[in-house]
Amino acid sequence: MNELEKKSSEYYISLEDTYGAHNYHPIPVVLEKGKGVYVWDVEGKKYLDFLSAYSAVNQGHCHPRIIEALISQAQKLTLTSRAFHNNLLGEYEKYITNYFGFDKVLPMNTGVEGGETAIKLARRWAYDIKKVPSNEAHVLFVEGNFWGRTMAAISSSNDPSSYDRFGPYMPGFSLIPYNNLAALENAFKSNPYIAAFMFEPIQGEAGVVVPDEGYLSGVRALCDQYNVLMIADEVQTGLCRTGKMLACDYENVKPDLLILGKALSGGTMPVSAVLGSNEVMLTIKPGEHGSTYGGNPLSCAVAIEALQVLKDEKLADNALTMGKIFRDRMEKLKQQSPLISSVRGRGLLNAIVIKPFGNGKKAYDVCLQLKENGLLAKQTHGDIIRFAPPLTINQDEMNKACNIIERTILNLE
Ligand code: IF1
Repeated sequence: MNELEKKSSEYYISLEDTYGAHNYHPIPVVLEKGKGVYVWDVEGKKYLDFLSAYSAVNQGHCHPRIIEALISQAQKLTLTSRAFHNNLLGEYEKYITNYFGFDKVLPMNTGVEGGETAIKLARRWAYDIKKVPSNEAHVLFVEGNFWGRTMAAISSSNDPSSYDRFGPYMPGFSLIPYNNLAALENAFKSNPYIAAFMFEPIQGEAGVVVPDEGYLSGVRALCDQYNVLMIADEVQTGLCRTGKMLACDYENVKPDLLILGKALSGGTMPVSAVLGSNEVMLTIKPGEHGSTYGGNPLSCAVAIEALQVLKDEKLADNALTMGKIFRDRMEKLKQQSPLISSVRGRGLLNAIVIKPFGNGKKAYDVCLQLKENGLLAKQTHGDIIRFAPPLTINQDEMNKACNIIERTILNLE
């Protein structure tokens, strides 16, 4: 597009307003380019990306190795459907199952499809292996969960903005408090037909809620004791985001089903996966589940490279180190500013909680000011700002970001 045709941010925002559904309220910035931890808007202004598309760009925007894998495979074969084999799927399945230590993988596309697939596997396992009576299988979730926007996902939600006026809802689901092992054991004791307990090892959308030390291993032990599948939704916390390859690694806990998504493709396309044992994975027979694009050769080539980059560039270690620097800087800022009520997170999945200030202004207004100062972040639940940069961020970029956040918070009227 030559300079003459180049349009303003306002032009692009007006197009979306006129022709697009209003199912989002974005920060008013129109991005055109991304590289590493930086993105640029259509006016050429540069920003530090501290959202990473909600942890889908852990490897940094347009990582050269991942883009190269995308381009190379895109010129050979992009999609065969599962009606036929292709030369990438088996290689990818072997690679990712060895990478995470599971027998088998079921490839899907979006994170919520991964969640749906895991629940279908759990219900099928309950009927075929645990011998739960037909249509009695129950799946337990936690308050504050978020795993997507499908009817099943919102049926398990206790957030009205997710489920209100979309009923009727999926039966066989119930909720218990997060980070509460007594509530989990009581639920297991009260219902012998529980197929699975599905939860995030750190709650993302709820506002980066980190459970107590021992919660993950406690869940594992109770699931073993009551013969319930432990399903870890690591769509947001996985792939080095929290300073370990998986958030479950903090307590060396291995779930029965692991759900991955987002950064599994390095932010290039929807790729998700459910990993599990032969016992669970083989309960679904040919023709009983799938998807047009699930396991397509393009996604296999991209996912292998995206996973290899995580290891080669030691992004879990970098997330651990840079995350500690970030939280230390934010804790110091908390001492200087009455507006910050808490700082929390692990690795590079962090959040600060902002108190209402200056005539009812809230976290959204802070994000607007951060944007003006060159850093992009997004609020959640009104008073929480999540900070989640690409895991490739270096010390200099982290210092720049913290300087912007400090300057912004301290200058808020
Ligand atoms: C939006 C939130 C985050 C997820 C976990 C599964 C999924 C997600 C733990 C489903 C997706 C996305 C959805 C996206 C914004 C973002 C989000 F704010 F919506 F809640 F990250 F916290 N499990 N989260 O976080 O994956 O189907 O989207 O690929 O809906 O705007 P998906």
